[in-house]
Amino acid sequence: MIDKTSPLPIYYQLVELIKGMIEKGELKAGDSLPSEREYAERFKISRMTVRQAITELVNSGYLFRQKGVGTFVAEKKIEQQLLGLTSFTEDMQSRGMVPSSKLISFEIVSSPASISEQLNIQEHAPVYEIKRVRLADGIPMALETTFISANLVKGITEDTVSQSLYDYIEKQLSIKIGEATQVLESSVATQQESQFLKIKKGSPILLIQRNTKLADETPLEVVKSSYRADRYKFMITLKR
Ligand code: 16G
Repeated sequence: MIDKTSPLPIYYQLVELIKGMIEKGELKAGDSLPSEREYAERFKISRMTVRQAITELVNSGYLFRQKGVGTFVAEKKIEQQLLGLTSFTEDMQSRGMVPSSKLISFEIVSSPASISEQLNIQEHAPVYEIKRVRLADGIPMALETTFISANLVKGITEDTVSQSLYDYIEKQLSIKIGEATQVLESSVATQQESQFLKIKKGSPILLIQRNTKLADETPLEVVKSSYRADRYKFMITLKR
């Protein structure tokens, strides 16, 4: 299982071995990992080497440590392809997960300057400001703040945003959504984000801003989202 004559570093072999067990389902989300000492004895390697392997698996999100308790197998991350322009509802449904939303606030406000500029509307024109926690199978995945011109998309209600916004725009209003640009940045959870996402303050998060246009190029939405970095990863296919 660990080949000391192999040119591959021992810690790396242990990383691959544990990863393999997680991928094959021999170690499941929530399972506690044997201690460093047990691994060291089992494979006749040093505890330092075991620690190095475990730290790497913690850093790459396969495992997580709980102070004073132990090391556990993490939930598998949701991998989102950055290919088509999809809604949160569609993304979760295509994975066989149940999407839901927790509405934090829903208001029509006077558009701040930076939002007006991005939506190409007059400063102080009315915009919907919608703050939602997006959940998959009841687990909070992202905190999302959406700005949409109230003169462009009419009739949004609390009910609409508890369901799919894209569905309402396309199916009820027959407005065609075109394309979006998306910017991803890394950050750490603020107090508010940690509270809504049920993670510790300072945990890693992925900040995403999506600017979406309608098919006729009219700016539709500015959406600022904070995704849990322990549950989400994004995949891009690059063609040459
Ligand atoms: C996604 C989009 C968001 C869009 C929402 C609509 C990202 C980063 N954001 O969360 O821009 O408003 O889907 O979802 O992907 P809904 O139709 O389920 O309400």
